[in-house]
Amino acid sequence: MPGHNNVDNIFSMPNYIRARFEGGYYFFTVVTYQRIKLFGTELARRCLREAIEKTQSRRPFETIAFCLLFDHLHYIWKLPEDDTDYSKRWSSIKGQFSKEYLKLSGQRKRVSPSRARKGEVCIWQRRFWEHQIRDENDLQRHVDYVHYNPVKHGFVQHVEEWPWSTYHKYVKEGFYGRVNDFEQITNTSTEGFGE
Ligand code: NI
Repeated sequence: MPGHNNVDNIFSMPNYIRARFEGGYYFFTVVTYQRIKLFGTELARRCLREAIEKTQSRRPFETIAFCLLFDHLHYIWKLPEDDTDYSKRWSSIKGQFSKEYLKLSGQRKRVSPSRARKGEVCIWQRRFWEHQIRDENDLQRHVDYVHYNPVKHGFVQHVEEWPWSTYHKYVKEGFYGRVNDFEQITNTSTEGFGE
């Protein structure tokens, strides 16, 4: 599928499978401003990838699971014990993305009056859903939620058809072996996940 390798390559192999649960795991849901379907284009996906990489190089975090939808994303991070400031990381990712994307797409900035005062552009919703993962079961539940999300939102019928997710890495590592692995979460509501 187009874009598959590009997006897939940037994320490190999820070592959650081998790792003992030891805290510092966070789940995020981040949505675009007015639910604009930004990530339908390769350009937007590339800008996001670069914004994530730039941010990671300055303030490291480990990608545990990721799924990019057209108007939002779900992301599980493992943060270093001595620096769990995810807000700074998100504002860096959002800021880098907005700057680059507006420049390269040639789009004019959309700025609402309240945002203009703060020097913000209308690309992202200001708030995001954040949840600190409690234990290994909670982590498992969130990882599955992230990977199942394109089916949940009705974009594809089967999880493996969605290219922009770490699901494929998990399959390679033998984490998902059976088609019905997702049966248990088919009816999970979005309550508690933000989107
Ligand atoms: Ni979602």
